[in-house]
Amino acid sequence: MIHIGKIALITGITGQDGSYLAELLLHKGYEVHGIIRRASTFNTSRLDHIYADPHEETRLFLHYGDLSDNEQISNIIYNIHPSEIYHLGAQSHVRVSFDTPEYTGDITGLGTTRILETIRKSGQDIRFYQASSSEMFGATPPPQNEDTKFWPRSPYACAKVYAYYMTCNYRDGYNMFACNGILFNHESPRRGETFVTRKITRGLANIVAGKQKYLYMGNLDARRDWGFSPEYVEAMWLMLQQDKPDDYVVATGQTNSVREFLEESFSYAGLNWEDHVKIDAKYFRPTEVENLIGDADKAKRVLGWKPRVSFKDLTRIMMDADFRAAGLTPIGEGDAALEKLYPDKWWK
Ligand code: NDP
Ligand code: GDR
Repeated sequence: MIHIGKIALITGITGQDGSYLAELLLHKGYEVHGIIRRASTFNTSRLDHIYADPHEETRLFLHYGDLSDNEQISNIIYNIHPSEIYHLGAQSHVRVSFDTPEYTGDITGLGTTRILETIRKSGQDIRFYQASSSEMFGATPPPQNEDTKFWPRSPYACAKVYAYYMTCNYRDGYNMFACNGILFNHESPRRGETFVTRKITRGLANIVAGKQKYLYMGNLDARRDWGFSPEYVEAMWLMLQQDKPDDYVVATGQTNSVREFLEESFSYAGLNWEDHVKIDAKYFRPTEVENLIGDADKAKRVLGWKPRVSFKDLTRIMMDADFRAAGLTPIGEGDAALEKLYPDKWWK
């Protein structure tokens, strides 16, 4: 087994991005440590395929901790001595943040400060990645790049703006290698089931399988710049391999509405979305982000990063996976697109 001697710590390793990033870093020969929360049910399903019994030879280690618990987070960092920390843990659901504004501020905002402070006090040379978000741009019209004004529209976005500036301040004030990746929406078959893309592809697969009749949705006019998660975690890694720390927008530069996502995926399954979608006011947000289009020119120039998966491919990749999960035979165009774009992909 190759081991390049680099040690990474990932917060949020059980999430969509954390699981792909763990897989990428293991592929690159890192020793990978992740922080997980204790739950009454297993919450490591996204990691099961890479997790081995710790008694056997492995480079993946999981530690219990919570971003609200400074003592435990500090202990883990002091004990592991990571060379890179990817801070992805957060209360990451925008709609939920309106119901839990204080908790979201604590975990998504202060959680970042807890880690930055631990790194500073440790005196160790640790590179830090902050999972910043296009939600910080909020109501500022597109296109959005690193110079665009922040105008957050949710408790989640406000917490991310706070964490963004804390990361910049620790970089400037303490000469830390700290980067903000300002990532636009990115999806995958591992996307959480209540985010809009996965809610649609999973719901649609259940409709085809006869397990569900309708899909209840909120604002169909919102527009997002949707990319593919495995490509976005590659950008995170690239940021921490540069000579100098900096902030980067990561996006496809294409925008589509929720309605277009519905049209694209239902027509792929041979159905008319209007026959199956109903609107439920509970999914609307008190303040909405209407339109996001990222300008990732800097990431392309400096990091050499470029996305390959298009909006159409993304819907098909997610549909094929959810068809499989629902016990159906996948239509196959998503699988074929992945095979063509990534013949030697590093993730399962
Ligand atoms: P997920 O919601 O899939 O994962 C969030 C992770 O954070 C999970 O591992 C979750 O653990 C963990 N977590 C939540 N609360 C706590 C806590 N109190 N203590 C410790 N861990 C906690 O998010 P994504 O993978 O999609 O996103 C990763 C990061 O990137 C997040 O910070 C998100 O805000 C940000 N981001 C995401 C974008 C996207 O489009 N996906 C775009 C821009 C930024 P558990 O599994 O136990 O719930
Ligand atoms: P977002 O993602 O808020 O952009 O945050 P989400 O998929 O939740 O919403 C996207 C847009 O779809 C509209 N929408 C619905 N959303 C959900 N979840 N459920 C619905 O039924 C529904 N109907 C319409 C929303 O109003 C919204 O406009 C995601 C998260 O991953 C954040 O952590 C991350 O920072 C940003 O992306 C970039």
